[in-house]
Amino acid sequence: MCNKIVFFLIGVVTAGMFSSCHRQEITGVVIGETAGVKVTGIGVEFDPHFFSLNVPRGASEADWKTVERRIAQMGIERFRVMAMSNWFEPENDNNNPAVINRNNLTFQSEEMKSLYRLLDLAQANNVRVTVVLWSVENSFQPKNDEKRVNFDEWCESFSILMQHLLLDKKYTCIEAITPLNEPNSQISIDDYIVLCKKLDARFRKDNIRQRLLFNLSDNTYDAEFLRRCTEELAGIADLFNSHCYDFGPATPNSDMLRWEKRNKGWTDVAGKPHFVGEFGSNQMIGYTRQKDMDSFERGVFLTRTTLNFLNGGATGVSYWCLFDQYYGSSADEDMMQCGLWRFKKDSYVRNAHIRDDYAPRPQYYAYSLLTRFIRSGAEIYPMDLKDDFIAGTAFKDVENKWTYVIANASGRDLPLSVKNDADAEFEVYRYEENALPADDGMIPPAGETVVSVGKQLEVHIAARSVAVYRQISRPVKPEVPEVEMVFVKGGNFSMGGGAEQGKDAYADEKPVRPVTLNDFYIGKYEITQAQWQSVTGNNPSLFKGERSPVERVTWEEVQEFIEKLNGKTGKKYRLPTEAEWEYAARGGAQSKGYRYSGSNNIDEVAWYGDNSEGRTHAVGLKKANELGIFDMSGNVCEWCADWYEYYPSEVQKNPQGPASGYYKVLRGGNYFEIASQERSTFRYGCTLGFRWKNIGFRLVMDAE
Ligand SMILES: [Ca+2]
Ligand SMILES: [Ca+2]
Ligand SMILES: [Ca+2]
Repeated sequence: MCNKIVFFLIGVVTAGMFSSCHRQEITGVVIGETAGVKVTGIGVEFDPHFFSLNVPRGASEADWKTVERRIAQMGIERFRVMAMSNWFEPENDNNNPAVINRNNLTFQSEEMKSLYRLLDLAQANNVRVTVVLWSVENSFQPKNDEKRVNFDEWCESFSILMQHLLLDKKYTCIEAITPLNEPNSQISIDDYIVLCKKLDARFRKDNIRQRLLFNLSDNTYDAEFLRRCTEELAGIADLFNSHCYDFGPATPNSDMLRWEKRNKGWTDVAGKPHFVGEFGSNQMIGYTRQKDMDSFERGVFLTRTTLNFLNGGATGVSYWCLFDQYYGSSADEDMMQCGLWRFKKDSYVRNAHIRDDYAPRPQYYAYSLLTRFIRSGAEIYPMDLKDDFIAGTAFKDVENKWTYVIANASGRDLPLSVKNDADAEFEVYRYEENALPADDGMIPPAGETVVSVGKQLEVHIAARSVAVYRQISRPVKPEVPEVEMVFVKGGNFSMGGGAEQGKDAYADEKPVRPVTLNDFYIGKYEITQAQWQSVTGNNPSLFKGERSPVERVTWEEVQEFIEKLNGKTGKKYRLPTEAEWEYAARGGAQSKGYRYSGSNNIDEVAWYGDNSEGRTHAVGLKKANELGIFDMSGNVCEWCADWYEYYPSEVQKNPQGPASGYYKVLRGGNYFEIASQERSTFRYGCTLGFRWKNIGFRLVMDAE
């Protein structure tokens, strides 16, 4: 509480004044050791039906440009791409896996042409592709209607496709293959193991095995399928993947983590990584829709799910699916509707409210934050945020820069202090409801730049939102703010409310008595918000402006600021004594005896109640005083070093104030007070922990 300020300013002391004293409880997290897992990419499933099934339904070449643009700006690193044997082998060539009848092959079907366009796009954008040969149905059945699929013939077919894409078409973007989508729904585990072994042998024989990773299991729901694969295909698999539609917005982090850690435990035994090959939510309507698809929360959910998978040991994820499109040639209902964006608006016959073709869903913006900022090669550092609905992960990229991604699905705001290995500058991206881009552009930086100080970054994630903090500078030696100082030649002066102050001087400004001071330096300006921020990494001020004085700082926080500043600069800044402050305000040895600091006309030198329009202003805009010092009267009142007490009457040399007390001195008046309180000798005090929008400070230093 303040003395006197209450007495004089009773009309403007409001509840807000006290609420600013409260602090939300801040969760702390230390970025510890990495689990040793590196990201291999955040991807999407992108199936090649655009030209074969969607163009006939109204999509156009121009629409494809939209796809290209979005892929590029999202920075997607991985595609999972399906293919079918009957696209290039409409009928089984023959029943002999040692003989390929090329007359029965075609590589110019609409489906293959659609596949090439997709691979061209991947090639142009450095996207790495996993090709999934979808099924064991269709043409792989021998013509004589044997019940059992001829696996050798099937392997021949897959090899024909991959040889064509790798050797004829020369696609270098293709990195991996997956035999069968969700094989646990197609064949038995025993057959799958046989099939994978045959495929490995066939690709070796055809000399393409070394060009491709074997991405195996691809199981959905069936964990036992994965476990058996890790036991029996450890020698063949390069990695394992699983699909996950087990979780929804109500699922706690712990369930998601447990799921991935179990999978990772098995693949670890096989010595191979685990990847989440497809995922979405458990809000299923059939298999082509999920009922939370259009909600804002889904973006938070997808992010939280991804972070839990990565924290649990997965090297990456692939979202199903990039955009809504048709997977068949029958009715409207066959359109797959789990996309990051929609198809043509007219396709949604029961959704007349959809006004735009290819309209992005909220999840498009959220997932783009992951594809843009979680990049392959980054090391994964899980954060434990001690809340089952807030997930966070720190990523250290290949340039050793950090990105923090935090998904807050809880109903509470999260102030968070992240302790890490170095100080740096971060930019912030926020996925927040009602603040998404109006078009299909990416979420821009939030316009906040935060700096870690003492290796600690103060971050904030609103309830039900996602935030990304991305390091933009190398950790460098902390910036040293320049504090412009004015030399003040010491001397004698009469301290206190003398004749020039008229009858306005209060009892605590008396008695006037002789004081002698040594030489010193004093800040030309009040400490600005830019200076405060560069030292502390935060800005508590109400009236924001880099050149405006910092306010809402307590006397104690000012001491911490000075300690840090002195640590950075090696100098010995301190708060002025009350005597130094008044001597400098009066103009020191060059004093002209003004009532305010630098003038008898307050409007020339001070921002105060009648001219400030109710706020602080950038420092240095008014006229300087006799010593070239600005804003000593008005703008913010300024903390001094001394305890507040009535003056003693004796002559003093370099007085330091009373040895103890209850209030610290504040000087100079401020932007909303009346003129008489802007005088050079006016004084009052507040307790050490008091903060308000009118209180700042300036610094002094001894002259050697
Ligand atoms: Ca064949
Ligand atoms: Ca054959
Ligand atoms: Ca001031």
